[in-house]
Amino acid sequence: MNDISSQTMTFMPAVAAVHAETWPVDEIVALFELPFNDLLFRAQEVHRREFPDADVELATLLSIKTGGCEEDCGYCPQAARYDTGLEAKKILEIAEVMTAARSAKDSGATRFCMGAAWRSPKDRDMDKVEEMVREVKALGLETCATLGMLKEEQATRLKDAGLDYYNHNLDTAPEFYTNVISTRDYQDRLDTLGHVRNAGLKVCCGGIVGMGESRLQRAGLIAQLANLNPYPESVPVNHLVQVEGTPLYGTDVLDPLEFVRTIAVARITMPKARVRLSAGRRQLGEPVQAMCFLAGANSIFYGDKLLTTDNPEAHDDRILLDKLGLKTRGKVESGGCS
Ligand code: SAM
Ligand code: DTB
Ligand code: SF4
Repeated sequence: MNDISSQTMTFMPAVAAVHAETWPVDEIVALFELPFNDLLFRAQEVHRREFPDADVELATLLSIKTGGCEEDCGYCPQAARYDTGLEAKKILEIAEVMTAARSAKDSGATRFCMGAAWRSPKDRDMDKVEEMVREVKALGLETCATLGMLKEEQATRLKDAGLDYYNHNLDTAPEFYTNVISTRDYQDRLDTLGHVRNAGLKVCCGGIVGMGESRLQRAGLIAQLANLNPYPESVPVNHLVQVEGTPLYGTDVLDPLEFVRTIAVARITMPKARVRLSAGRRQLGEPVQAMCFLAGANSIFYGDKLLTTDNPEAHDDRILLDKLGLKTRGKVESGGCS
């Protein structure tokens, strides 16, 4: 690995830029090391200033192409090389996607994210995905896709089809990355993010914590994200879901308070981003999720399934949000998104 850790990537801001502030890793470590209550207080101040409504966005995921992936991501149940008992399937038909999208909309989601277990989409897949994007967008939902690495021309095609966001995660700090993935490198991910930005798409980019990385490496991931110029509009923070058969199964489980700290640091360093509680909410339970909302999380994946693993039941999420008195983000006006 080269010295990517010290680089700040600058992309042409093709959409309303979220302002750039450089965050040295040691300042991010200093945030992590604040007394817990001081950290949460600072995160709350930023959150209330930037999101006076303090609403929570509901985003629903659908796996449009499940399993059989050629990559070796050490956390992933969809990698063909790990025996996780998952059955690989063909890409879904448009009608199946639309049924799921309508149901997501009826349940109150405003964003619909389509995920595929690909290293990168083949050109023959693009027509079908574009059709999905067009039709989901026509329902009045914000659209997001995560299909692996993209070439610039593929990003432009997705933008032209009406895609709002592209999700592509950095996953972890550059220094820890090779412990987890060997079939694509960090720079490949940064390149895809550059293509996505240059095509005028909004960026959804985050990572996974609880993979055995150190606090310094968690700070390194946040530094990479916060120093993207502009930083992502959407930041999914996943807590590793340990799936039997994957290399990371059996990793020591991260202290839940450290997960809350990670959310708070993401909120402080990327004030205007939607910080999303992503994979792993079932394992976190209600009290830890409540602390995450206090720390500045303002988006969740909503629906009984993530891509292949279980998410909290939508019904239970509504009860939790109600108990906490949290309102959800309203209907998206056509063409508009924040
Ligand atoms: N195949 C595409 C790619 O990797 O770019 C898109 C789908 S991939 C499943 C999207 C993201 O899901 C990964 O980058 C990773 O951050 C997250 N993810 C996958 N498996 C996970 C797990 N077991 N626990 C937490 N997050 C996970
Ligand atoms: C993201 O950061 N997390 C989501 C979404 N982007 C695509 C995926 C989580 C996957 C968890 C494991 C699974 O369900 O397969
Ligand atoms: Fe494939 Fe994506 Fe899973 Fe990696 S995370 S194995 S690229 S589906």
